[in-house]
Amino acid sequence: MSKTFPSHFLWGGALAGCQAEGAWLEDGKTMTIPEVMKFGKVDHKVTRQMKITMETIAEAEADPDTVKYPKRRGIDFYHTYKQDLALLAGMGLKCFRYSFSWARVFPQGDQPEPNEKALAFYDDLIDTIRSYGMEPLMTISHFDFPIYLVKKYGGWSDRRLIDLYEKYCRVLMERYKGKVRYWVTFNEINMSLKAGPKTMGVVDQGQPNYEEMLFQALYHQFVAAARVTKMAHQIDPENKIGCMVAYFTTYPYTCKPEDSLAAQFDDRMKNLYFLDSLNGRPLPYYARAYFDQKGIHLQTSEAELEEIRQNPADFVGLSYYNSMVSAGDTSQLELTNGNVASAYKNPYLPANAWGWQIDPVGLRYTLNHLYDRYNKSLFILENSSGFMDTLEPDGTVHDPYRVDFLRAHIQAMMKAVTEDGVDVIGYTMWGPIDIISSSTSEMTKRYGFIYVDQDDYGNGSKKRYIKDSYYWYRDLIASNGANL
Ligand code: BGP
Repeated sequence: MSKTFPSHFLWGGALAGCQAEGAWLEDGKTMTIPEVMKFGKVDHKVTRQMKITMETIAEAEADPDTVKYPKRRGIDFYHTYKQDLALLAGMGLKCFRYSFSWARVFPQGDQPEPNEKALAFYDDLIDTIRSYGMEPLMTISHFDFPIYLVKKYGGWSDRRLIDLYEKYCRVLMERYKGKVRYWVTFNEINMSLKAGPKTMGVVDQGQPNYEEMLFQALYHQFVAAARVTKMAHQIDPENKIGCMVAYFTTYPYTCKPEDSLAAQFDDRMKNLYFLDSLNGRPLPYYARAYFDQKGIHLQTSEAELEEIRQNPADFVGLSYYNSMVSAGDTSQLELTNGNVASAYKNPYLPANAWGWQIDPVGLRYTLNHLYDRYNKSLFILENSSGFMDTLEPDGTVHDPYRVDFLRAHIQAMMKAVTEDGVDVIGYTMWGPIDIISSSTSEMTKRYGFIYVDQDDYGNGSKKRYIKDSYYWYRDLIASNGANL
């Protein structure tokens, strides 16, 4: 089947406010989980995402430092967004994915009225995005859970968060009606099992039933997503609400049947449970079996389950960075890193400097797998790989490795569309301008087409420099993918 690539394809770039904006307490905003995350190097090795506890939160609240808490300063996008968007628009982006901050809009999370200064910032940000002909795609919650809601409610483990989130969404969807048509409810909702504080504000304080708390909090998010999807369509029938997972594509390590069984289990409980729940199929049988085995009892109601069935997402969003392997017996397998989750190494694949294995074929496999299961539009909301770039004395940055990575993955995506017949509506490459890494809070791990002269400790001119890959992506978009 050879289909032409869709002419209206949404080529773009994606950022997260909590990794770019800085201005962590400006204009009324209150503290969020990412601003508790310290940057740390031990023996020149970056320490992975630290464990967030009520103690580390209390320590961070007492410490105004913005050097060792890099997400408090980001790349100062809160003040540089006009210049940065002008540079990004120079590539001819059709779509720009960004995120709202709950702690800006409702600093206490549950106060009666929203913070008008926050809405004024987003008014101008969204108007600026649109002024360059870019479609804004806005993530409502992107790893920046408000500390206030952690302390007062225990995050999403409290059912009252459903109403608070619905109120937050109603303010945004009514304010930006007609300006924002693409929404994502929760960034990488399946990260919640790995990073409960970051995504749901559910902090492990040694509770015996912590896993059950995470699944209960997730269930509240599924209910909230269904309600907000229904509300979005009522506010503006043009709204398209996407769900999103970080796709942990996994292969059986060998053709041993036990390895295939393990890969099936991992795919279901790391990926499909979340997407099934957000696409009209709550509590699928395989999840109920898992809960029975683990003694997990969720507080649900038939009315809520019916709301979930009746309000599936309009499109399936995914981030794709790397793939992994599963095996019945993993005792002999070598571990490597992957997006937040550690992964077992695939001997057939190279990796970047952080151990994230590079697998463009896996993207084509994943797109087919998802289209086959959900039979609705897919949107690649993040794809890229971190690299160590060098700013040359003449202000250039030569990054052929970035072009190689993106070219291979875009080729795979285009084959899924034109040869396999998968319906993909957009591709927003992750991090089109260098920002703070989510998992390690470092700057050294760069993604951008635009280099930001700032090191891990915030030192540098903060000037922006165009990398070679910027011109490649510009020409790719101008040719709608022909100039790969
Ligand atoms: C995803 C997040 C993004 C981004 C990406 C890259 O999990 O949605 O916010 O950070 O990971 O990961 P990192 O920044 O850790 O390299």
